[in-house]
Amino acid sequence: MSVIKTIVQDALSLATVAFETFKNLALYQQIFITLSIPFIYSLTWQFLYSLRKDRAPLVTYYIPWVGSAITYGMQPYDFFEDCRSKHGDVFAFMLLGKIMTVYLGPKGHEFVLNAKLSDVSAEAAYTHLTTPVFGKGVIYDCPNWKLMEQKKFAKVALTKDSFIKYVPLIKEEIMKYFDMAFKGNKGTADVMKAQSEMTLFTASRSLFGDELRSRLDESYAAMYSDLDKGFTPLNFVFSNLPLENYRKRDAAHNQIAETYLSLIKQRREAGEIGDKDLVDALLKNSVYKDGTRMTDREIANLMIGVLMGGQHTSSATSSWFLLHLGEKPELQEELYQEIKNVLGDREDLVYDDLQKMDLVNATIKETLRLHMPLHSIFRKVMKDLPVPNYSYVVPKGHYVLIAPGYTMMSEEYFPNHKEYQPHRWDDVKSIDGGISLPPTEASGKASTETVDYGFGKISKGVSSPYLPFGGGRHRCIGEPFAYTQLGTLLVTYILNFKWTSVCPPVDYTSMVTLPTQPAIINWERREKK
Ligand code: X2N
Repeated sequence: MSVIKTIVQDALSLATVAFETFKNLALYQQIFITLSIPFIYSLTWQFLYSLRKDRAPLVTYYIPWVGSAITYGMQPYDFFEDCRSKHGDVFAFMLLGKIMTVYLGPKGHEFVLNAKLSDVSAEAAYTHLTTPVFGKGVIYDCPNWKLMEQKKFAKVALTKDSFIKYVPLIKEEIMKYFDMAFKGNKGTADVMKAQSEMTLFTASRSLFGDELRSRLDESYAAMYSDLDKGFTPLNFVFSNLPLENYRKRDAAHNQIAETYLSLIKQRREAGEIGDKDLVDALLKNSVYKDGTRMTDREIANLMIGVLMGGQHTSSATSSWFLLHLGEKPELQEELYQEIKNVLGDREDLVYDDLQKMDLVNATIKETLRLHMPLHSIFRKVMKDLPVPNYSYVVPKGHYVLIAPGYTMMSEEYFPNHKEYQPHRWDDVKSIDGGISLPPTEASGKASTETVDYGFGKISKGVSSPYLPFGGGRHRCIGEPFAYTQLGTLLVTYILNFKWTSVCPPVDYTSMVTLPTQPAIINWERREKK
């Protein structure tokens, strides 16, 4: 007992001496010491960490807590390339207080996307980002089995029968937009503005019906914009602050959810529940396997989540194909010929036509190869997790990160990887309602094996280098909708315009990988032959 007492007394007197010494220093010396303590602590910690053989090599950083955020945040793929040349496919880095273990390449895809449910969690990684925007009880604000069921409920509105109905609606929205925003015979267009608006109009018209689409022309557009501004990577760090934009986000969320709720009530009271869209699908079929039912508010929140997800990813993708095609007039002509060959003299466009347009689909596919919307996919590690093929263990509380977009831009798997070449996909057919089989995967026998996590069969293997829609239990269910929406958009653009542009560099700091502003196309109307 007295030994402890002596130690405590010694420590106290030592601290007193240190404090007195510190007080007598000049101010600049005091400031310097105060700033160096976390710095020295961090470097010491990094040194001790580097001695552990059971940890992935940690990228050295100099700003405590911030870590490699700036180099990673500005140019993630260059950062990964640089780390890979020093450490190999597996390394760790500090990102704003979180330790992220990266596993690059197809083996990494398998490691993270097919990890056991009890080992890693997507909801723990994403809930700060998504829940303030989508609302409670859905997507990443519920146990994983509920998400699997929500995907099953939503998928009812993402089948061939639905798309047959959506294509004419999507086309009509696009034509209305062209009449409104592309006046005259030639002009310039702000690609991101045009594609954000067209994506919102086409998705809400097809998935939510005429009632909600018509409201977008009124004051509701401003609400969507407020909510949209709240869907930002900043949420990973601060998901709630007493600031104006956060208040606007929350107000917009509530108003939009109320709007969806009133539509739900209206349809139910009028007994108008058919099978025309996502709202109908969710009203008819949203009882969980344990017998509980999604509340109307949860249905409204799921609608917000689905729309938000599709909005950012699809508008970025169509912006990118417009910008790339603007640099390749000959490709626009080839697309025009393909479309004319399929349509003949017909003016209309139907779902089956899109399935016959190989180059249109290959153009979308190639756009996603060079511009995977999510440059990083995270999971939070819930149990100490050994890294296959390595002696490392990722401890509970750290994160794992993969970047299929990095692999999709590697020379190893995609010769001339920098070139935008839709024709590289010529001998691959890939639109099959959710199981997208790239050449490398399609040629291996693993591709035929499927697994069902509760929302339909998907490819079991996820070690393909081409995974723009992810894989495993969190695999995107929006792929066939995206191809339908983007295909209709591309066909309608090609039939009406010719355009030129200069493809801008990528902005990696937003929710999705976007063209740096300003991104414009110079368009002229195509003469009808
Ligand atoms: C501070 C540079 O800027 O120094 F939406 F129903 C709906 C989305 C996952 C985004 C990851 C990191 C950016 C660091 C910037 C639905 C359709 C979904 C799927 C550092 C100094 C949501 C992470 C964004 C890294 C960029 C999560 C999406 N299909 N949508 N420093 O998605 O699916 C949904 C699902 C993610 C990210 C980043 C920095 C279902 C800086 C400067 C600053 N990213 N990001 N979805 N960074 N700096 C979604 C998955 C789910």
